[in-house]
Amino acid sequence: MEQPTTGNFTKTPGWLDWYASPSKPSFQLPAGAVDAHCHVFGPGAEFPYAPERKYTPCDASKAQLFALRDHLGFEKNVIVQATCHGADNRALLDALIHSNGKARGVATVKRSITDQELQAMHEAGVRGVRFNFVKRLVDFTPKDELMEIAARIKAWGWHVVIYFEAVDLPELWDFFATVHDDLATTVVVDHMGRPDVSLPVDGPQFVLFQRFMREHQNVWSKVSCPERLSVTGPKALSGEQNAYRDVIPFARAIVEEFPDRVLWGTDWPHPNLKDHMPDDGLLVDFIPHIAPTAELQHKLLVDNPNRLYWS
Ligand code: 0GY
Repeated sequence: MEQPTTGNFTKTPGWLDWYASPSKPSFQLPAGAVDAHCHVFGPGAEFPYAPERKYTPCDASKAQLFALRDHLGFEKNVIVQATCHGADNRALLDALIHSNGKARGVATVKRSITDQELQAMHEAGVRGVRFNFVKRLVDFTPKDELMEIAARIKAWGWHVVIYFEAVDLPELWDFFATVHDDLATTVVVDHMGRPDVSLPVDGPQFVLFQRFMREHQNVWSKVSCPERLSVTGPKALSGEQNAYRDVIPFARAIVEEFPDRVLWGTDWPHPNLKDHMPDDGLLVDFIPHIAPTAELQHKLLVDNPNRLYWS
């Protein structure tokens, strides 16, 4: 694969480049597998980063993403708008349009978006909008504007993707429940609502997230980002001990209880990682630890993403 570049922007200090030579996974992905959470960044020279961004990434182009898809053995991608591009979805739309139907998208939009623009996004392959509540990534998430957007996008059959940290779920619960219940909208949670995996899997924090999924039948979860959530980290210490082993019980509990409402993605090019950059091939090898049977793997990687994004 091509080496990462920084384009004509200056990367955030400490930012790690994505892994340029990922290994071939040992785990053979089922035919039709979808990488349901990944990003394109720029290239900044063509698609400038948003002035309000909290970080400047290293460029990660559509061609580089599609090369990774083929290398790992995925058939398709779901490309998610990241905060470094704000509500300027041009890089995302360009990637969707050039994907030969092999990518769908999740955009970030403002209240000022017109119906014509939404229609054009739909035709390009957008199927959802993302609302980001992670405080280090956005200054302000206006709930009234989000409700208005969530109501409008239903006309296109889109869903809502939310990104938040576990400590914030109690205060956000009512708002998310309103979007889900009152608007009857499917809600997809990024990275299991970012649990603190040093806490017990059956402790109050993660139990609250499980209750949220149990009580809201159209809430889905991405069981992604072990590299972001893990405290034990990437090193396989010995014998039975796996890389990111502390994340396994959390992700596996969600996959086993909600097998029809889970998605998996690489999160390439892994924004905001400063400790280590994962080898995407090894991330794919993590999948059988959280979805241990062929049936669970097929739902997670093929049936669920295709139902949500391609039907
Ligand atoms: C992710 C994670 C992160 C960043 C973003 O939109 C973003 O900037 O999503 C993060 O920093 O945790 O989902 O890719």
